[in-house]
Amino acid sequence: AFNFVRHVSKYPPTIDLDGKLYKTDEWTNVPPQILSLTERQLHQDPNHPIGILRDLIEKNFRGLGYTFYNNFRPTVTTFQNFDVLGFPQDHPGRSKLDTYYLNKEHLLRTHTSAHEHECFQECETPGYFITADVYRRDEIDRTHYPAFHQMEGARLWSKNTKDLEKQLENDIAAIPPTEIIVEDPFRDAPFNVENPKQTYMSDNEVRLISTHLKKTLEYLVNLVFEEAKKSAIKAGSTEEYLNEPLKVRWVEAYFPWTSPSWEIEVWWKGEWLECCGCGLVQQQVLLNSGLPEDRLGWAFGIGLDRIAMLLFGIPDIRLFWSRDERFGKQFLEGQISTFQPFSKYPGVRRDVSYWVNGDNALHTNDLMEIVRAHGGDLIESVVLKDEFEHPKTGKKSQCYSIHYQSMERTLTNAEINKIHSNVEGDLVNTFQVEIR
Ligand code: FA5
Ligand code: MG
Repeated sequence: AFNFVRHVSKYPPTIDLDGKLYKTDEWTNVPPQILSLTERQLHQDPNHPIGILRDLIEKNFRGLGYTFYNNFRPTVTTFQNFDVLGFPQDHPGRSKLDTYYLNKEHLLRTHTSAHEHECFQECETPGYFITADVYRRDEIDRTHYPAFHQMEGARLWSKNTKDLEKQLENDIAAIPPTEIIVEDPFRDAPFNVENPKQTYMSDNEVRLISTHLKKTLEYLVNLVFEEAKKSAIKAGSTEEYLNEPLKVRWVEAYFPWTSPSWEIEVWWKGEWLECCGCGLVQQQVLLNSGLPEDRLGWAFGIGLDRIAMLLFGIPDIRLFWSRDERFGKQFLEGQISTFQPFSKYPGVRRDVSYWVNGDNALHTNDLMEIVRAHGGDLIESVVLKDEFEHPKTGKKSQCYSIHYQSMERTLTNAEINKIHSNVEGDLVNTFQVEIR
């Protein structure tokens, strides 16, 4: 547990991270317990579910022309995370509400795309994969945690290649085939007015590179979800779709640094699961990386945590960060095993209700951060229960339900009371709310 009292406006004068000193300023909003997560590097642990999933994917892509990068530290500049990728100045992703800043110029990367620039610069193979921990201020529930993991992939070709189209066709043919059932309304017409092609590519280049991208991702998703199916069957699930080929669909998407862009979704437990964004890299990003004008290719970014939850039967994303041996010792390098719950300790629900101070906007993510600061991993979820405006005074009231629960022990009333009153106190101090 964490025992510090949080004062939103009071950060130390400097933050010491990875041997560098960052001067704090009015942008600083990263609390100590988030900084401490940057030490964990779960994707580098061969006996952790995230590390095992990374291995599984890398193993299947060895020999196909990729370099694997796994050592990038989580602090990047706004240039790396946003500017170089063409994020407009007013993009919501840049907001302090969504992103953890060390200071105005440095932040905890919000996605692995922050390293595309340097990898395009230095990579000597046609493609690369980057796996890393990423950070976002977000809600709190069983599939959201402020830190999670992404794997980025990219691949480039040169327009100067003799018979580039033939080369692309050969490269497509080299991707191992799958039995996957694909719904793709865009396969033959990969671009349109809303999802345009870049003018420096020919129609045929766009079609072939899109096909290479999609076949690559279908192969990746198939190898992972075939394991997830086996694991669900082993755990006793008898649902019909588990015995059928995997079903995926392509939907159009938008990212500032790719065009055209898509997302791949996987049919799982009766719903479409979003797992990966991708597209053809904007030429400007390649030029920003110092590459010559003849380069063209694709990039994707896939989230690992929710997939690992399915693969290993892990019911709550917080478990990945548990230091409890009963979690850690269940997983071994190279093995997809089903998590054996070590007992679910009872949880406690407490509500917090207050009148919002009209002059002091309180965003949901601010509330989440305050709850997290005092409750740490004892917070299972936070749910907005009620919100209304007083018809006469016009004052706004909010009520959130906080579910406290430990993965490791039974919580005492006394400790919950203490945390809960710290949360209330901090809301009053920082946002001048009136507790009801
Ligand atoms: C991105 O982060 C882009 N960088 C992906 C990309 C890369 C697009 C390269 C184009 C080219 P997005 O925010 O949608 O996109 O996140 C990508 C994936 O990360 C999602 O599909 C999801 O699987 C996962 N993800 C996103 N937010 C969370 C979260 N809070 N918790 C767990 N997984 C998440
Ligand atoms: Mg998304």
